[in-house]
Amino acid sequence: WEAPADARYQDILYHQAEHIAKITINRPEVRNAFRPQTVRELIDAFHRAHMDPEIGVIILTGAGELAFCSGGDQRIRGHEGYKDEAGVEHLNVLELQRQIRTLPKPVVAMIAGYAIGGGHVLHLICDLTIAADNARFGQTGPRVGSFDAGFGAGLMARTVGLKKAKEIWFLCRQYDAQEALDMGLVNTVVPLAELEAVTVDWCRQMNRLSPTALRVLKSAFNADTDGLAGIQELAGNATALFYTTEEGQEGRNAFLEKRAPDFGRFPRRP
Ligand code: 2NE
Repeated sequence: WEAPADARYQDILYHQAEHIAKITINRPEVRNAFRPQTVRELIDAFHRAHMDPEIGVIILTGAGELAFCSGGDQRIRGHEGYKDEAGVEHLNVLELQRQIRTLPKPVVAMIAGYAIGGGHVLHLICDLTIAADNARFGQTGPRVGSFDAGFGAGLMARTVGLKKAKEIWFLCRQYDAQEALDMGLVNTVVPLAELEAVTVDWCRQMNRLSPTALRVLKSAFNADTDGLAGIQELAGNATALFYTTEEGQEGRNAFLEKRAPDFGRFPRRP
């Protein structure tokens, strides 16, 4: 892995290799709990990977073998959210959730240890999850006076089914990696020692496939869940593909050449 010189962060790490970006939450002393700064940096790092044409797939992980992420840092939770350095309270992880869903490249959660609370929702948001055999999953919101009634509830139900999603939230139990696999919460479980190698192998496989096909499929999977915003994402891909056609370009060219467009030469396909 190489760390670009200009990707300097305090709470996270950014690495890249073989068209893969690896973003690591680096607060192992609190099981990789996030604070507003962590989330701000994650948003910046995901934007970087999104905009970098060299990057095809993104890995999100946590430092160490004990945790992927334990959710919001409870030590700095105020009355309305998580306090930043200036004392302003945020729930900026919701913006991060939307960003991970809408950026047009596959995002893979690579999980060793705990994915708990808001950290559990983060892996749920990722397109794929690869779990080490020591991974443990669960929500704690109702125990610590919190909840994620957005994707945390709705997408959970779509992923594991309504009854199981309610069990996860209503009982605040922890589930081991095999249980998570059985309920469709993760894609595969691997020995801890093989976690990164398997994750990178999956990323390599995706990087060998058509980036446009993966991009459109990702937006298609979001479309019904995300309503009009989801359709907008899918439709944006249709527009981008249309721009690459002669028919799309004829409209632009005609405008620039100050003439009437000639769409008559394009077929009216059945
Ligand atoms: C993650 C878990 C299960 C790990 O347990 P264990 O036994 O391995 O470690 P331990 O001793 O609990 O934690 C190690 C250190 O990390 C801190 C702990 O306080 C402890 O610190 P020291 O005693 O060594 O000083 N730590 C762990 N998680 C933390 C956290 N989230 N914030 C601050 N410090 C944390 C166990 O630690 C656990 O259950 N953690 C709490 C999980 C949790 O409730 N997270 C918040 C859920 S709410 C949320 O994330 C959220 C939301 O619901 C909606 C919107 C946004 C966020």
